[in-house]
Amino acid sequence: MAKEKKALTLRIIGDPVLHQIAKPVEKIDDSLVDLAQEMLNMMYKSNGIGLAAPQAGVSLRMFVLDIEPPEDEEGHPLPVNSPGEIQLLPQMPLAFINPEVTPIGTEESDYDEGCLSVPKLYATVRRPAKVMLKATLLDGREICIECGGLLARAIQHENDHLDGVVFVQKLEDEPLDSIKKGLDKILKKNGKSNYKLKRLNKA
Ligand code: QAP
Ligand code: CO
Repeated sequence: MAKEKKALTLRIIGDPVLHQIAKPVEKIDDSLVDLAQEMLNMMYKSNGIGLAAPQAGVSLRMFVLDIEPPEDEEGHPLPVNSPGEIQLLPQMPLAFINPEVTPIGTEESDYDEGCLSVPKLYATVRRPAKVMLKATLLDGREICIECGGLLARAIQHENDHLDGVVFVQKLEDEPLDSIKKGLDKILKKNGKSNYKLKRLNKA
């Protein structure tokens, strides 16, 4: 008989799987292709643009993205600057396996981030503006490409999940204060009031 698969559920901050380092994917097989599809289904159901495997309760180094190429109000394409945006946005949705992400240069940018694992809370995170992304795609293709814009933002957010990091851990004092009550509410609702936020930008 075919192996029964457990239904995946969206994990919320405070769930241990979101706070541990995920394991490398060893091989791309049918079950990994299935997992990527289930992650996309989960992401679309919640109107997300990115989801990492630990958010679905699976401690593996893979994330999916579906970012639309940017358009103006009349639906005309807006220019994108980076090779990654030019090459990858038209191919979305995509799954990225065993990604390696390295900042390029010193330019940083601020962006109001959200996360399906931190429902309805948004706060400004400062991150490098450009990154080099090295990863394997589901069809086995290897990519190594410079990414900017929203793509660079999403890649860094999702890659952090693979290292057990949720964006609220990267906030400066003021943005953290602005969501603190909401965060306590989420933790309480999910029986995780004992979860202690480990801040990463603090000495
Ligand atoms: C990560 O985030 C990201 O709270 C993906 O109520 C963040 O898809 C990529 C969402 C910032 C780029 C920039 C969150 C939907 C979606 C919520 C998401 C919510 C409904 C978050
Ligand atoms: Co997230």
